[in-house]
Amino acid sequence: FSYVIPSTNITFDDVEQFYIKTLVNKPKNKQMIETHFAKNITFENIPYVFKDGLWFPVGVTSAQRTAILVTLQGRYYNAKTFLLNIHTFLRRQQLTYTVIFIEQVAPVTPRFNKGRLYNTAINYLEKQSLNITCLILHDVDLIPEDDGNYYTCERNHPKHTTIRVRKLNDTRGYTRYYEFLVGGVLLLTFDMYKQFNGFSNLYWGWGGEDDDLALRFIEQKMCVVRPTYESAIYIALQHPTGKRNSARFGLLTWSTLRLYTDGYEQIESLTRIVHINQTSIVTHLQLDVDATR
Ligand code: NGS
Repeated sequence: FSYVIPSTNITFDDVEQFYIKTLVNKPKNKQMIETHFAKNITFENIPYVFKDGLWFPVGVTSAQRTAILVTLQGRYYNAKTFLLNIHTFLRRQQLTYTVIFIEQVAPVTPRFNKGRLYNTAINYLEKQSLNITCLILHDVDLIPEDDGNYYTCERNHPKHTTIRVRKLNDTRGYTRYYEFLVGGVLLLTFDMYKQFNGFSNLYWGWGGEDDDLALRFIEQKMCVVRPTYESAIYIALQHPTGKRNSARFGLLTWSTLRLYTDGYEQIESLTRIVHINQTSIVTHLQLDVDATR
């Protein structure tokens, strides 16, 4: 039973081509592109095949089928570096996986609705026949640094893995976030996602939607687990800051009251997928999230 490394394997050039062809909003500020960082990547000699929309390690059966879901708004700068790093990271862990970019193309506004983007993409995934068992909601500007930070879902609890983050080329080291934070990188199953009715659909602009999720967890008596302090470390790529949502604190005050009426179950009437570009590098979903409702 021998394998030849398949020609479907990803190369640096494939990612470069995907980035150039697919991501229309090119970075305006060249300094924002971490090419120096991305160029250090080599696709290691780990045999992988792309089949039926997923990457499979050759000769190994992964315990889970993983979808990495990444919202793109205002973060095109980081997409290439993210792709290069995440494919190698997931392969070193021998996961069976797919990567999904979620982009709001309508309405074109500086404010994006991250909750609606995640709810829509997860609803889309649930209807596919990929048999995904682990969802990873992953910010595009975060690069995991430690291979011991396992990207596997826990059976009963959401797992939050961004405990310590450092900026690239910043000598001051890691920042430790607040205990309540569940944003950045979050791993969970479809069942858990449905238990707290996904994200609120009401947060427009930066901030708060993840804290809203944390309140939903508390309401549902779900506790969050985390990896060890040593392994849960990330590099944060540079990006411009998004427009803050001034309504976020108000929305947070009545978050749990909306749990059953504002979330995943309500998403189908709100958004529409307008375009799907499926490549082996990433599936790119473009969405109309309808700001009128
Ligand atoms: C909090 C935001 C969160 C955000 C977190 C980390 O203040 O949405 O900062 O942000 N909450 C509110 O604004 C209510 S970060 O440093 O990663 O940009 O995730």
